[in-house]
Amino acid sequence: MSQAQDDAVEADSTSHVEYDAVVVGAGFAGMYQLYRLRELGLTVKVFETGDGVGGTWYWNRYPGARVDSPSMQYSLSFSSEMEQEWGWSEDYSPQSDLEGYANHVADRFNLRDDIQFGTSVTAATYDEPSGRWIIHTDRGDWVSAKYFITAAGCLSATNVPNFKGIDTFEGQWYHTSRWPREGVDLTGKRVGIVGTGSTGIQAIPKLAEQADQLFVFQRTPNYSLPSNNKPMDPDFERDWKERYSEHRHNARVSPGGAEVIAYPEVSALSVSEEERNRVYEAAWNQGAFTMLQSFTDLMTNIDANDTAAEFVRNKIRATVKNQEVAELLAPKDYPIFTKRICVDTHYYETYNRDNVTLVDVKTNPIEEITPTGVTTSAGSYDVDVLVFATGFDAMTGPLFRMGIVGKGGLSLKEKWEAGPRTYLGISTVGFPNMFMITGPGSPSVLSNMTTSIEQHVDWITDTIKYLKEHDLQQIEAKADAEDAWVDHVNDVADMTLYKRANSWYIGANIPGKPRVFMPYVGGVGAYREKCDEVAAKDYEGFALSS
Ligand code: N01
Repeated sequence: MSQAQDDAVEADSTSHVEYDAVVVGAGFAGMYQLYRLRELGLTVKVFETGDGVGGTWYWNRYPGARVDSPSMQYSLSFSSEMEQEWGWSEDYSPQSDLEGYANHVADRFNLRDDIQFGTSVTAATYDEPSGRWIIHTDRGDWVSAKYFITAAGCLSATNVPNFKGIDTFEGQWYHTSRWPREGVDLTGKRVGIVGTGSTGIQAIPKLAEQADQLFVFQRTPNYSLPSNNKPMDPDFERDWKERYSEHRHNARVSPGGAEVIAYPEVSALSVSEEERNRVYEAAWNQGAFTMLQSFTDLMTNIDANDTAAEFVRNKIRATVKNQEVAELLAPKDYPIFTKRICVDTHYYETYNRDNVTLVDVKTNPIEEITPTGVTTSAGSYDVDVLVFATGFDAMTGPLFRMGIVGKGGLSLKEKWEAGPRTYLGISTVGFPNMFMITGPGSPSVLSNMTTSIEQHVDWITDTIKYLKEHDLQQIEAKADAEDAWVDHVNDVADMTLYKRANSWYIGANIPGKPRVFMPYVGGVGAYREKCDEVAAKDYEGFALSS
């Protein structure tokens, strides 16, 4: 622990440490933000709930957890030396590699000195007289900072549904994103898993290999594409590294923050069924997200979209031997790609195993958790271990948990009662000098996160530099700019099929959460241009004051 950390921990309610900036979270976003602000000569404190760095990749250590963006693209680009020296084991690397990479970043740039681990921010209040943020933590200490920067991730507030009787369960239960570091021995155990999103779909094949019996409680089936993951080919890696800067540029200007090999040029409806299926088959064999790039109108035209959805449904039918099970696994009531598409390794094949049972909890909902297992309206299932792959209170959840209060004593939660309102997804009116890395209203979860994180951190850092150079003390979004941005985020989403699904993008997974489409679908490249334009126009849409 550094001297500054000691001071902060020992501070009582009357004394505190003053920083230029406080950053919440030590995942890739928080670490890179720390690195950049140190370059500016700022004093920075990072608070991190976990005992180590990595954020998503620190917490999500459930069996089967791995990245589903290509490893070569899911990394930080700010150090070309690090880019060259780091190697990935697989095309889509496992959680352990990503956590290892996060630790490498922390060590290589001595970041730990300014990170206080095992500490959650419990309140962050803007103090109007001093123009500073007062930040309290669960360790009883408090600090103040000129800039308050959230880097707490979009998917870090876990969601465990309020199942009746959960406290009576006599076995062990785990949420996937709080999986014990030492693992869980499932040998000979009857295991139940609730949830078949990206997490469940990665975990289920692995749990099935270990458990004696696996019951999968599925409410909504998801479309999943094969990753076709394989060990990293050294020639491919070498070639990629030789042209890393070109690849990075292509990612930055792309719609999704990852390099696209070939952009689609024609509508799915403009070609014959035979040709369409040939294109889908090639994309399926290529693996992961490739299918999204098959045709121009998969996200905007429901008939075009349905050709891709039917192709995937037919793949499920061809893979799963029991056709009743196959039909339960085949999504039919929302367009493909409108919920986060899942990427798997042998997910559908897993249902051909004798020890795996799919339980349809849409038709027969879970009524309660009992001391011995799960009771649905159709029957009871005795299990020793329950796994909740039930997702997150996405995007706004992590921010609300910090207890952020802005000008006039208005909390962020109150301000966003009807849904998040931001300017550019970075800033929100009434919360001066606060920046949200990958906040609602930015491409964030619809993009390769490392690309979007770096873009936000660079923009925030340049903004703080600008304020310093112009002797300005405060930056705050203006109401008309925020209103216009919120309208634009909605308008662009309305041009797509996204709102046709009950997804976490729209808050549908959390009872009572307002249904507002949260991420920006306008594309990473176009969004970057907009942010750069705002900066070039001396921060158009922001009020700057000295
Ligand atoms: O969470 P989810 P996730 N009763 O919200 C079910 C990223 N990610 O952790 O759809 C019964 O998608 C729920 O059912 P339904 C990625 O962005 C990335 O899987 O609400 N079931 C659903 O099946 C992803 O999208 C990677 O009907 C209940 C599941 O739980 C995001 O994280 C890997 C229920 C939750 O699915 C979140 O994924 C993993 C209830 N009461 C995750 N409540 C990679 O990069 C919820 N469910 C590879």
